[in-house]
Amino acid sequence: MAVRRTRIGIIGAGPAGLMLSHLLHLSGIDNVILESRSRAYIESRIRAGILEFEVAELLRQTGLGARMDREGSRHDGTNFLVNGRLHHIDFQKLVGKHVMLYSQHEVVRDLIAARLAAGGEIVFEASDVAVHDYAANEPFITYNAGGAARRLDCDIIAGCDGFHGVCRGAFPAGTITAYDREYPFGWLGILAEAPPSKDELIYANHANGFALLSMRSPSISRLYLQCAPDEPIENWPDDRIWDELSTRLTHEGFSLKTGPIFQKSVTAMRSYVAEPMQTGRLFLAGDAAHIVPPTGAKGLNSAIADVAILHRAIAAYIKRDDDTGLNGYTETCLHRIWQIERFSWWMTSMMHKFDTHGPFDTRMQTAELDYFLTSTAGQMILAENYVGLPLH
Ligand code: RFL
Ligand code: PHB
Repeated sequence: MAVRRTRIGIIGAGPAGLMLSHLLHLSGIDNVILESRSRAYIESRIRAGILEFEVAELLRQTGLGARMDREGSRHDGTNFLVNGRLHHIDFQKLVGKHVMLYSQHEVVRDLIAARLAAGGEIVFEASDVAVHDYAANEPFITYNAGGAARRLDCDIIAGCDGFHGVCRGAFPAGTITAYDREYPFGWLGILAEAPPSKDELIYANHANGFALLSMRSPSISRLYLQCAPDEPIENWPDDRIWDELSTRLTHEGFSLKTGPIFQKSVTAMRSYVAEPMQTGRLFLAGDAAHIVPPTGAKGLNSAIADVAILHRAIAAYIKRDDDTGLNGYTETCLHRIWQIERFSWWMTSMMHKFDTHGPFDTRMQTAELDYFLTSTAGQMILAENYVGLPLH
C-alpha cells in the first residue's frame, strides 16, 4: 500500500474542508484533502447563497474576495412579508453591517482554484475513506484512489465530510450525544432563468405556507416553497410552482418575474448537534457535526466559523506545542453553534405553517412576527443574528 505523510488529513472538500486547508496553507501547515466526489460535481452542487458579514471579510482577508466582490452582490437589508404587508429590515441602519449574496458553489470554486494554484493537494474521487488510530498520537486514513489502496499518516484528522460522512460515525460507541429536531416540512427549491423580482430577499409567511424569494445573478432567480418533507417532485409541474409562488409572495406593487426552471429539488429540514466535536485526534467541523434548517441562511457560515476556530487551535499546537485550543475546541465551537441553532430554529418556527397549530398558536405566531418586525429592538435582534455573530 502506498503510504505518505502530511500534518493534517482533511476529509471532505466542502466549504469546511477547503477553507481549513486554505487557512492552514497560509499558516505554512502541510495538509491533504480527500474528497469522495469529482471536482466537477462539487463545483456545481447548488446550495447556499448568503455569506455573513465576517465570513465575507475572512474570504477577502485571505485573498478570496475578488470574484465575490465582482460577481456577488451586497445586501444591506432583507424583507419579510406577513399578511400581505412587506416589512424591510435595514441591516446597515440597525447594526452597521451587511451580507453578501454569492453562491456556495462559487466559494467552493474559488477555494479549489486557490488551493491548486498554491500547490495544494486535493484527492478527488477517493473511495472507501476510513479513519484509524485517532485515539492515539499517530492517526492515519486509508482510502482508494486511482485504482490503488493508499494510506495517509498525519498528526490530526479533520472530519469535514458533511452530515452523511464517515467521521462522526467513527466516534467510539456511546461518546456522542445527538440533539435532533426534524421539521414536518421541507423546501422545494428552484433555479430559474428569470431576473430577480426584487432587489433584496423576501421571506414570506403565508396561510398556504412559507416562501422565499432569492437570487443568484441579475438574470437568475432562486426561489423556495414550503412543502411536505417527502414531497414527490412530480407533484410540482412548473406552472403549479409559479402559481403558488405568486400567491405566497403577492403584495402591493409586486409582480413575480417568471422564466424557464432549470433546477428543482426538495430538501427536508432538520436541526442537529453532535456533542462533543472531538475524540482524540479526530475533529469534526461543519455539517459533519451540526445541521440547521436553511431559514436563517447559516449552514455554510457556521462551517466556516468552525474551521476558523480549528485552524487557530491547530496552528497553536503545531507551531508552539500549545494544545489548549485543541482541548477546548468543542466548547469554543458549541457556544456559537447553539446560538446559530437557536436563531435558525426560531426563524423556521416563526415563518412556517404548522399543521398542528390551532387558532391560538397561529395568533401567537402573528403576534411574534408583529413584534420583531415593527419594534426597533426586535428588528435589531433579527439584524444582529442575520448578518452574523462575531466569528470568534
Ligand atoms: P458539505 O458541503 O456537505 O461538504 C462535505 C464534503 O465531504 C464529502 N464527503 C466525503 N469525502 C470523502 N469521504 C467520505 N466518506 C465523504 N462523505 C462526504 C462530500 O462529497 C462533500 O464534498 O459540508 P460542509 O463543508 O460542512 O459545508 C456545509 C454547507 O454545505 C451547508 O451547511 C450549507 O449548504 C447549508 N445551506 C445554507 N447555508 C448557508 O450558510 N446559507 C444558506 O443560504 C444556505 N442555504 C443550505 C441552503 C443547504 C441547502 N441544502 C441543499 C441542504 C440551501 C439549501 C437548499
Ligand atoms: C438561497 O439563496 O439559497 C438562500 C437564501 C437565504 C436563505 C436560504 C437560502 O435563508
